[in-house]
Amino acid sequence: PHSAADRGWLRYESMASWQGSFEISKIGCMERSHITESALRELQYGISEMFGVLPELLDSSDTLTTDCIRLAVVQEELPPELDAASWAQELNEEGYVLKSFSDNSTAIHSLYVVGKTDKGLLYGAFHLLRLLQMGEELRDLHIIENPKNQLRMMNHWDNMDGSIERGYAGRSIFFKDHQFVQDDARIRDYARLMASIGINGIAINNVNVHEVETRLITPEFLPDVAKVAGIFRAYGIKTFLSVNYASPIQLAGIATADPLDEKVAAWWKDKAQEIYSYIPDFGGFVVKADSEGRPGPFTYNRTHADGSNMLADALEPFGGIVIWRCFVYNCLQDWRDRKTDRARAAYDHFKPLDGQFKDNVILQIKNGPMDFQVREGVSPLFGAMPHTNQVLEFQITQEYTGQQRHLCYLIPQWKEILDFDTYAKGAGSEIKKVASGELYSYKYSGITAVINVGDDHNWTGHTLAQANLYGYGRLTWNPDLAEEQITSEWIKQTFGSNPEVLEAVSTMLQDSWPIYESYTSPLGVGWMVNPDHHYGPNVDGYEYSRWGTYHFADCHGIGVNRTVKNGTGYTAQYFPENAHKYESLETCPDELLLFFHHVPYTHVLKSGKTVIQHIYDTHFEGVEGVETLIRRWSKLEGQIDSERYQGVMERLEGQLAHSKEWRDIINTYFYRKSGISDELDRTIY
Ligand code: GCW
Repeated sequence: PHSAADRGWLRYESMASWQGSFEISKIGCMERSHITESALRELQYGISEMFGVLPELLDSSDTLTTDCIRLAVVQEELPPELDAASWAQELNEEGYVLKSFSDNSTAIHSLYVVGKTDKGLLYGAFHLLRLLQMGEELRDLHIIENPKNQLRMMNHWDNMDGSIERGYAGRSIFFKDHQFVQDDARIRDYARLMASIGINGIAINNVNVHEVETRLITPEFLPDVAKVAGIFRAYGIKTFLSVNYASPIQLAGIATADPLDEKVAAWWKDKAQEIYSYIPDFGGFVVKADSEGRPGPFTYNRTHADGSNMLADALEPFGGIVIWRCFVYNCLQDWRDRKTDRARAAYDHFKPLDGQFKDNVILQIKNGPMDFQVREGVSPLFGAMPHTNQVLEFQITQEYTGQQRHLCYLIPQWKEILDFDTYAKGAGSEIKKVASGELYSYKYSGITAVINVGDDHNWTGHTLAQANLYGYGRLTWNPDLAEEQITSEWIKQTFGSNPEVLEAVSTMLQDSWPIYESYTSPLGVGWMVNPDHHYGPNVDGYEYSRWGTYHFADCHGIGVNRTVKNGTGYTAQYFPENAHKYESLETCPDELLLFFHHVPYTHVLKSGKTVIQHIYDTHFEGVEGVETLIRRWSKLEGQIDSERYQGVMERLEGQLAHSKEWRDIINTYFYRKSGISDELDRTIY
């Protein structure tokens, strides 16, 4: 039974009858587990929806002698021609093979989907369904896939009252009124969507763990957590919880949460045992400590290594891990203080602790040192801790990138970050290799992201924001996938393979991040949003607040001087190649200029324009860009069902109005500050 929600990319739209080179009306599977059951169910469902035949499940004795889709794990007895022994070598625990098999003597035409484990088999089944949905020619298939990242996670910022911190797609699919929701169908569909893109770990509650959520690790809620974990388990997904560092105080009345206090450590050990008695394969804890007012080891003059290791000790006997966030900075700064630099904070706090963490602790590091801006430098912590497991954190939910009311395809941004060369071990030390564990031999590593789904019918508010969700999973499986491939996969599965739709939607997606960037905050400076909800322009909204998010615009110039020469010294946190590039005005790329330097409005960019003229030009162009998005989309009327067509159109129209607001507020602000007119004499209020 499926929920009534939009099917996302698991749409399985009806197609012409099957003419392919193998038999799809029979499926053989001898390996039986909850996970293989999920694979079977999905194949039966998908194939019957697409081709109008409900595949029959074969008896084990028939699987070798009948044309079929044969699901197997690599240890099973397989036809010798398949060379399964070499697959066993090549596949990792979650890898799989798709292989066409024809035996002319017996006239067998089968397709083998072979996983190293049942999880691999499930991923292989989803891969096959993807190819079928995309209408690919499936002759002579021979595909071998291994995920590049070990941890491929999602973080929910869901609260138990049903709200979602930074959520733009409705309410939580897990919680309502401080209880778990009863609608399992929606959670199961969610698990299917996640498994289809290879997600293998999900933290279901907000990293800001409030009063009621603190009790998720008690018998009051553990049976409910176990129920969700059971749904996830059948899709190869481990369940994680965000925990309150001060739980021993709140839940047990212990006077302290000092990590070196024996009572505290003993309490967590018992707690871990209790959690595992409900959920034997529980993933572990996600912890936001000493961050934005959350409790942590600093209160007791202990380090983050002390704090995380104590929790890691408790989880270790059960194979659990501690995912410790590095979003630790002084959020009570004074705008007059030009030395404290929030961008420096994570590195300054964590780099000195390299080597002190237990091997079941992982540091979770946001992609940039500030906070998921439309553009910022990458975090210099990547590659800087050879002896400490690291996981990269992206934000799919569009907190600072239009809140799913604006179109902003984030795959290009994430690819730039993943491909960024840290030079940690010389050229070729890209961030994707840190995350994959290729650069240093981390015990655990991978990628996580703050998810963008809620209980809106279409999961993500903006239908086209589903592309970010899909693309995140695909990139996390394989960071080397080309943007174009991810985009076309998503479009074909979501809207079918009409070439006009493909062309229009891929162009829209491809252009959308640069368009959003151009009418919002310029040249990497970031922020300039309304405080609290972070939607819409407000140039000085954060300028005199305590969060450390300044741009220092005055009548002379703008930007944050993060140089070693006479700024905050942040550039020195990068390895020399990047440190030099950013330190010097000559080599700092335009797009990050104001992130690293404070310059006069008349500073001439590499593009040949002055900073002020760049601001004007991009803000006018950005609005024109949105007009183009609308023009492209409007050509698709009638080629896409009207519900999705209208839904997207309404959002695009809202985006247009809002982009004008951005343009006018930003242009007027800088015109008044600088007193310099637009060379083209366009309207500036
Ligand atoms: O940027 C901030 C967000 C907070 C969030 C925090 C974090 C969950 O505005 O809403 O809190 O980041 O990442 O912890």
